[in-house]
Amino acid sequence: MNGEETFADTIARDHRVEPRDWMPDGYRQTLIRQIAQHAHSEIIGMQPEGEWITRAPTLRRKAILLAKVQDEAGHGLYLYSAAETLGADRGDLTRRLIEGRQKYSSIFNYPTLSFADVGVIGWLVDGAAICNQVPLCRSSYGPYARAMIRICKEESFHQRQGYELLMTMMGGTPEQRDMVQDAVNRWWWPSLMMFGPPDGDSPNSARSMAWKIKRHSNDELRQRFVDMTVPQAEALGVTLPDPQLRWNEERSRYDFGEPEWSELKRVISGDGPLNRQRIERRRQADADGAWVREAAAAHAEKQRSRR
Ligand code: FAQ
Repeated sequence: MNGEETFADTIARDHRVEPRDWMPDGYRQTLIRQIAQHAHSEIIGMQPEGEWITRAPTLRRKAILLAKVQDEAGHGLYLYSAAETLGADRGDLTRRLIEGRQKYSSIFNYPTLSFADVGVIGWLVDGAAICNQVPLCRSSYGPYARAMIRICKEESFHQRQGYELLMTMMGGTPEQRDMVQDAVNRWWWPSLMMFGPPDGDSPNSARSMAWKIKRHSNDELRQRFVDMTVPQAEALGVTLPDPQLRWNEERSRYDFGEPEWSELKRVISGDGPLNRQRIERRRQADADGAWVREAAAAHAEKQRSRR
């Protein structure tokens, strides 16, 4: 079999494509695009919750939040490493992010207004991330699928810590319960948008699914998320801000309203509530870290010349 036939056979048999295998250029580019965006999301995603580390109400909450935000840095690093196995350069990917030539998840452009937002990010945003990412553990590209296994384990801890935080707040004062409800009202629709545009408006889905990079469509994953989350909201004692949300006996799934797709388009195109601030902080962090990268490169070079 030639490279092309071997690739088709690997996909058909549900085996993994590995870095040294022949692959179509479109497959490589699609993976670099998705993995880089995913990595950028993890790194930018440290900002909304990171803002609360110094203001966490107890030492325990602070330790949990620090660990979570550090995990996100780790996820970004695994993912950049996976992109490097495809020939991408990490510095180049970061430049593309800062120059607005590569995307990151829309969800991280919304502000975290109270400590309840930390809980809601864990519950809804990490919950949505898990729904989207568990199937990616079976993605056809080996290094991406393997990175996802570890990432999903950590995301489960993130989701649980968020839910536990909210449970605690819901058992507190009326003001604390109001804070939780307010955070849920603000994060619900943006969380549904994390799954991407509706299937009819998703240019990459068909090809990514044929290549088994993606295993399910955007709408299917969004539906799974709603079905999973509604009973959790009931157990928590909060309402979800969607008057059309109701159980559909025939489908054995929940019906729900349509997110505001023009808002998703606006946020993706750079005009969300905090896009400029998020990118500016990333640019500053990159500039501040330049001397470390230069020193590490000089050290590696010295070691190499000694050998
Ligand atoms: N935001 O044709 P499709 C996390 C873009 S979780 C921004 O449907 P595709 C954990 C899309 O890239 C978040 N852009 O695209 C965490 C494409 O643009 P392009 C990260 C979006 O790739 C939790 C265009 O729209 N997770 O970080 C969004 O088939 C808490 C057309 O869309 C992942 O990245 C959006 N919401 O499906 C961290 C998961 N939706 O590239 C910290 C892996 C769509 O053609 C705290 N990625 N776009 O210019 C995926 O599963 C897919 O890439 C989708 C999009 C589902 C996001």
